[in-house]
Amino acid sequence: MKKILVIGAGGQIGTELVLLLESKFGKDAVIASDIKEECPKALSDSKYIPLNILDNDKLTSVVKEEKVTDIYLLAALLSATAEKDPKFAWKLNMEGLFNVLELAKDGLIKKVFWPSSIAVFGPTTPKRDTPQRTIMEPSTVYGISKQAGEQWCAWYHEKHGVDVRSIRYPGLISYSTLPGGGTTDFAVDIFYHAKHNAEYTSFVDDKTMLPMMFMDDAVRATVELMEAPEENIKVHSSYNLGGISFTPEDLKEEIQKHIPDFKINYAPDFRQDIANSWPQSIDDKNAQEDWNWKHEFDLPKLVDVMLKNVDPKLM
Ligand code: AKB
Repeated sequence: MKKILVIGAGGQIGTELVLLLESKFGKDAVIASDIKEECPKALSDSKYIPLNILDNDKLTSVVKEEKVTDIYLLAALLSATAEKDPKFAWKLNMEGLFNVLELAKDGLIKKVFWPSSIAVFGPTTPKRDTPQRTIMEPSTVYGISKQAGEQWCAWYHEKHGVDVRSIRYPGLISYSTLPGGGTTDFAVDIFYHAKHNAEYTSFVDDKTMLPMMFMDDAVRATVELMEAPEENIKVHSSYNLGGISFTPEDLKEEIQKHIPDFKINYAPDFRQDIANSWPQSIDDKNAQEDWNWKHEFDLPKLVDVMLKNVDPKLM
């Protein structure tokens, strides 16, 4: 019987992923876990176990007691936070992954999902339609940890037959849970400010183009990849995933169609350098060919759904 453990379930991806997995496989098949003792509000109807991914003994006992088959490991420090605490970022992002890959290697679980990011690319990577395989010289702590993690995933697959699957997420946009500590967070924050007082100060400049995706597409991609037949999976490091690409100016113009007096100011900070090192758009041909990936949300649809649903009280 399938039993899924989502680690880091209280975060931006985790909350929506747990709900999608429950609707697909039933509530009894999914356990949400995160470092906090109390269950996140959005998951109050879900089975919840507090768990620190660095506590390997507790992780192992939860996996054994609950007869877990699949783990989605989402606990990580994102790009902006990782630059401020490089050692802890490395520890959390790498040790957590090792703990889970070892469980799979020892046959305690069957399948692992681990998120990578466009941060694996760096300033020397081709910026437009960045291919699956290309120059990868990341310049951020987060990117270095994601790139190393990808190679570990490929190594555990190659040497130990571990079924680990991964996606290089672009910036993710959602309204249920606020993102925390990422460079692409401006593309979420902007909606809360647009609804609150029709004004936003962006920490990246007007011309910063980055690959982005609406959360519904991202969680659907995650489950589609995990449920694809094993023989279809040809990339064992991590799949490129494209969605849409836009600048803060593009976003402003689309928001102004709903809120005509919306204003944006620019005050770039250290996150500008991080954004400048990342691709502007992603070629996801491999994901399309191997497991039929196709995104659904374009910019107008994304802006419409976000403005209808964001609650400025969450800010
Ligand atoms: C971040 O900005 O750090 C993340 C990412 C692109 O992985 N959203």
